Amino acid sequence: MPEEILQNIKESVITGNVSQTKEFVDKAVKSNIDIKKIMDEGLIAGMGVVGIKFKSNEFYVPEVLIAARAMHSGMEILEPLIAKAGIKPIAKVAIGTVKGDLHDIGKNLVIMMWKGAGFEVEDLGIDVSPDQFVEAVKKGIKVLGLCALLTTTMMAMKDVIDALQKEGLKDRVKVIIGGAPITQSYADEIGADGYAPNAANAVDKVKELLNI
Ligand code: B1M
Repeated sequence: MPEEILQNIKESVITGNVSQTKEFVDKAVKSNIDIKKIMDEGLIAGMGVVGIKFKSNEFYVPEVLIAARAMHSGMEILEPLIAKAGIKPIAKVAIGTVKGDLHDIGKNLVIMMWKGAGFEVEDLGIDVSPDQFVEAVKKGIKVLGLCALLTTTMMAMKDVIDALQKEGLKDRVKVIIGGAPITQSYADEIGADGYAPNAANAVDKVKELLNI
């Protein structure tokens, strides 16, 4: 019963149950369910529900982190099979916390939600210089995520956009910014393509900017 197994995977992600997620994903693979279906209708569908619950304040950060851990445990089983099957991610994106800023909890949450939505995400880490962001864009990513948690470091987001402009790369990539002190008006002011107030909205924003 493939539908039942996929539903079980989805539920186990929503409840953040690692052992059940592994068990059901394993069962799905052994039942020859298409890998993409296991991802789309099981793991990604589960994280989609988590995103909706997070947006409506039914879930908070801990529940999202626990669900993401379950999703990752399922992805670990699928990753070697995905490589073999040649399944492509929706798009490649990269994200980092800007220069001078060491906060990474929000960034990691965005990464989990993006991965949960089927994107391939390069984590550039914390204290990332404009040059490092520029290098990531040169590698061909479609979306660049910038995080800042300090009013003193949010200014560094503009440095990244300026550096992209200087290198002639600004039109090749969509820049999304976020973090506690960030607002839509700040995004408009520095010429970012988008702003998201939380990790779940960051998924919507990327899809909107890429017309997915
Ligand atoms: Co820091 N810190 N901290 N801190 N810290 C804040 C941010 C602060 C508000 C605390 C306060 O004073 N009330 C304050 C900033 C004040 C300001 O600038 N206005 C502050 C300060 C001052 C500092 C230090 C300067 C303290 C010191 O040393 N004197 C120092 C700076 C270090 C540095 O970065 N250079 C510092 C250090 C630290 C710790 C290392 C101790 C630790 C970080 C640990 C870590 O990240 N691994 C820490 C923490 C934990 C916090 C608080 C308590 C929590 C931040 C957090 O993780 N929140 C924070 C106070 C607070 O926010 N209540 C504080 C949870 C996280 C899920 O939320 O990151 O906002 P957030 O992410 C949200 C959204 O913003 C959004 O999605 C997430 C939710 O879905 N989002 C995006 C985030 N990134 C996004 C990107 C997107 C889209 C959405 O697209 C790309």
